[in-house]
Amino acid sequence: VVDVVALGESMVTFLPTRPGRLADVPSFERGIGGAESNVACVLAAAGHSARWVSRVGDDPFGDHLVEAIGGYGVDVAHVRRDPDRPTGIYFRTAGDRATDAHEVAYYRAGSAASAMSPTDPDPTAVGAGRVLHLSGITAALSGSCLDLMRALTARRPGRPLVSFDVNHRPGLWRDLDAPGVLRDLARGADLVFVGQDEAWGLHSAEAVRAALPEPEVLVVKQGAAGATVFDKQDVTFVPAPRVEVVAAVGAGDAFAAGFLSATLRGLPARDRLRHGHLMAAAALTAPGDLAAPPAREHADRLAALDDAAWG
Ligand code: KDG
Repeated sequence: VVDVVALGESMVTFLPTRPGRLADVPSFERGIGGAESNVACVLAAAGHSARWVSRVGDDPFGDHLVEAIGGYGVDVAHVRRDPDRPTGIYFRTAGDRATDAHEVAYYRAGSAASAMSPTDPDPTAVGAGRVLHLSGITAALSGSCLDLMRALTARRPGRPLVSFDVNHRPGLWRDLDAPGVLRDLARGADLVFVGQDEAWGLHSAEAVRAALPEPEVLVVKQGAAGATVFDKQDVTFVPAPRVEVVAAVGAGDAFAAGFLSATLRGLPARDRLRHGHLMAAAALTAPGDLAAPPAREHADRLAALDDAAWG
């Protein structure tokens, strides 16, 4: 049994080599993106067995994604190659450091991953982990992807622990009721990550918990302030370390991976949040969607610092 199966679309990303609007910058550097495979890569770097399940085109960008994500030690054997549809790509600016306002241009409509459905990828490969990690991005990709997400978050005996990161990406949702769909999917998960800024207009972690009582564990991320976990009757807040932000994209994925890693290791709520913050700090201070995460023994040393160091 693998520790974590992460399912979702990954894309080749193009980051401008100098500041400016997407309309103006003349050259881009290639990277890899994809919220769920980012989580898988960070988990693999932290010493867990992780599988990424998806579809990519039978094209050079598909080759690159499979090779690069596999290079992190993630099992990519269940990534289907689609001869008829391309691998998605996207362009984004690093954005304003203070506000994280950045431009994103997706070229993923009709992509290989958008053809995922309740029967493709193979449900056995999807259900083979201790944890199945999903995100709300997949629900926005196509009708068949939304059907897949509904099937995977339907409560049934014997399923893996379902982890769901809301990941509301407004640019993907067109005329669908994103908040309503995302909330319904979150209700079916066992562990939910949600940013306060995407939490249905609610302004406190307690209000989010009141609106979303179903998941056994609910993590509300409160930006630079920190994060709160609701776990059965317990409520735990841990402030985030203050870092010099280079690019915020990917920090939520790294946070989820750190939290999941500590969960798999049976660590208490405070340490699950600390490991989330540490992985996020590594991502915040690097330009790409996916930073080199600290090794497990380093993260353990930092998580064990006394409360004064954690603010
Ligand atoms: O969380 C980071 C992701 O947003 C990024 O890597 C790309 O998956 C992506 C998306 O759909 O925006």
